[in-house]
Amino acid sequence: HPYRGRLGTERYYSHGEINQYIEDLAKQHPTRVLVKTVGRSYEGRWLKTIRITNGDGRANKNVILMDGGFHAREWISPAAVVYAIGELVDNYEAYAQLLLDYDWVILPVVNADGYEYTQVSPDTRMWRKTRQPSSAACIGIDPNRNFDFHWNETGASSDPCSETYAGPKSFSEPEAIVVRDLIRGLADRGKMYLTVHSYGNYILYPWGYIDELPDTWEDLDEVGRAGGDAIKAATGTIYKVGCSTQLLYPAAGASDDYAFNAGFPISFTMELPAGGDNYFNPPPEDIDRLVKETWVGIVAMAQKVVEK
Ligand code: ING
Ligand code: ZN
Repeated sequence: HPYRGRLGTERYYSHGEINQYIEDLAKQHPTRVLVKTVGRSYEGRWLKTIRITNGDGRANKNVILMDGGFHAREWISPAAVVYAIGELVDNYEAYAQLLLDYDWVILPVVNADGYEYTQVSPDTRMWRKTRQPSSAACIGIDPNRNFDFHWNETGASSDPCSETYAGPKSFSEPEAIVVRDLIRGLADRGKMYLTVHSYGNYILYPWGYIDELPDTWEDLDEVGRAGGDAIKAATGTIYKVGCSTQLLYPAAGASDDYAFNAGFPISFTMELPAGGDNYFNPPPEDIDRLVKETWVGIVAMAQKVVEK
């Protein structure tokens, strides 16, 4: 088989290639892998989730929900999420404990239109938003400001030309609706939500909409630190772990706040390291190292969640 269970880390892949990859995994491993079409992007691309189980057939397990590719230019994010998929499917015996009482549901590229747009030419490489026209002058909404939880209150813009435009209304973007429906549909079983972005070496937790810590911030901190510590031990890379508002900047309408509020007791935005001359472009020879390092952190966080 061309993939041998892996997509490879020698280059970045298109949204279509990633969809094809997870479809192939489902065909190869029908007892452990289920691919579902969960929606369409504005331009009509199929958004698909992959559910990975240990194949024991037990229903209604706890869930870890992970997504990548919210922001178009953050190419290392889908790469890291695809690597995680490969590990969980191809090397599943190594993660028996993580799959015993937990299923993983993963959406590798949320903003498929934007991601494809950044691959069209060097001129479009730095696109961040979706591709739905938002005014006569400007295209795109920031999908990570589009969620209906304190929508557009802070750290977001009402200017359609801004990079953090919250949209004409909450959930104006079909891509955000897809993530919303995943979160809502899994909230009663969801134990961790992890959305992978770049860049900055952060493991961020709520709240993002207000300069306040949630009551359970110590749980979030403990799990986040497990990730940061594991990465530091593995490669020396330092991640900062803390509340988005305190560590980075306030941003209302982001998916991590939404998931946390909806019932996921652990919810993180992970900001992977910068790379290349524009920060969002780690060269292909760095992909392998970065995605493996990221996976060490994700495993450590999942481990903590599973132990709790
Ligand atoms: N950073 C995130 C953003 O959406 C963030 C950071 C996420 C802040 C969630 C607050 C809450 O702006 C990137 N690089 O996209
Ligand atoms: Zn981002």
